[in-house]
Amino acid sequence: MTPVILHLGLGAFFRAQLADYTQDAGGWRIEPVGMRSDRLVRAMRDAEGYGVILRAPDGPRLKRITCCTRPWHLPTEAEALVSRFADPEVRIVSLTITEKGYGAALSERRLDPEADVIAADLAAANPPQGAIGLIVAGLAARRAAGRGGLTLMSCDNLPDNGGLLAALVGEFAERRDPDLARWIAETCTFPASMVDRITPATTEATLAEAGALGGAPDPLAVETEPFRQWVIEDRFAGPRPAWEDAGAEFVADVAPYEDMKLRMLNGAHSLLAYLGCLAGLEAVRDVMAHPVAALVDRHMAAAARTVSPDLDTDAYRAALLDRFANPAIRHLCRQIASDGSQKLPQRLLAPAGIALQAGESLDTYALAVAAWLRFVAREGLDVADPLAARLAALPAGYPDRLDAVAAIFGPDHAKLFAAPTFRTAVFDADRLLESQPPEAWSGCASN
Ligand code: CS2
Repeated sequence: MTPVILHLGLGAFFRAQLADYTQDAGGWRIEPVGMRSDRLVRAMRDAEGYGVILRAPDGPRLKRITCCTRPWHLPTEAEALVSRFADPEVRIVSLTITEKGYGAALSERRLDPEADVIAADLAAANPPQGAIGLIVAGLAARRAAGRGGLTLMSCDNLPDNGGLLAALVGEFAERRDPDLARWIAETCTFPASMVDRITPATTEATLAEAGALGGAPDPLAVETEPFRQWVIEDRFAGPRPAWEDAGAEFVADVAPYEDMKLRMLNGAHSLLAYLGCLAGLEAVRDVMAHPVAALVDRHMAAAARTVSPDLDTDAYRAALLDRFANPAIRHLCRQIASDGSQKLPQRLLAPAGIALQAGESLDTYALAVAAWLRFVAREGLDVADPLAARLAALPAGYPDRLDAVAAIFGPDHAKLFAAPTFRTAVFDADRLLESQPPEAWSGCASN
């Protein structure tokens, strides 16, 4: 019996990261679940694997992934999927559903009963439509079948993603059935993990190239960088793949790695994505070839000062600058710019709060917030963000705009938004973006 990982989310990042590690570790199968569209689910049913284009600066290489076998489609197969949780073959349920897929009021680490992925599932027991509702229904089925607990592993870019998932699943289960909530707490584990691989959205060009390299059409192909990293909290309820054989690291505490990645990589990514969008630059590599790249480096240095001194942030920063500059990867600023309301807190606001406390300069953090706000204003209701309507309704002028944003991010970041140094820095950054050409922006920050 080959053990199975049920994986929620069929996106490009999953296909390039967890699936790739699992393929290399061997001995396991993945049954991925399409959470909304059935396009990729149908493609996976018809295909024997797919190709990952590894984009090194000196040319592409195609790697085939064949460990994803039976794909599922949540909207049409929810009941069968709930029963699948009860099968003894299934040992791990993992998730890459993006920040907004959790339907959480993130700063409070609680369910947001108004989020569309939560509201319908809280109202009706069946069939579940969102990840948290599905997990709770699935675990109820597993418990009813008399099986042991599962490992539930979040692979999304959220701080303490394991603890967050445990809190959300626990809260949902508690509302359904307190005995179930107790069983979950006693038998299931929720390891945290730091996941990393720069994976642009698949385009027609990706598919055409994968088809040419592999000799056959490949609707599931993804492109990614050669680098990959995965640091996992060693807390599994049952067996797991030997991911360490594929280079994953198992540690007792993932938090320092998560902080480093979210603040230095993702924080710099968000900064450069908004600056890039405002400056009319298309991709990360274009920003890195423009004078604003100096700000990206400066921001990484600032973010590094908020990270555990036990980690080698100098080497990490140098490697990140190379990865971002990779000329073979066309990673669109617009892709990274999406869902800012879900990304800014952990990437930019949390480290800015630490920098404020330490009396360090807030300039590049403020610049990122100002650039995000200008981007949001420009996009209006079309902004790709689950809070689009609230963002489009923000007052246009400062300081009202900042006060309204502070209300969105809640009590965790209230101190930052109230700090005169931060407020002045955001206002100054906004003026700079308004009045100066992009070539002059890097003259602003002093941290
Ligand atoms: C990016 C991430 O789209 C984004 O917001 O910052 O997807 C980033 O590419 C990955 O986290 C890299 O591991």
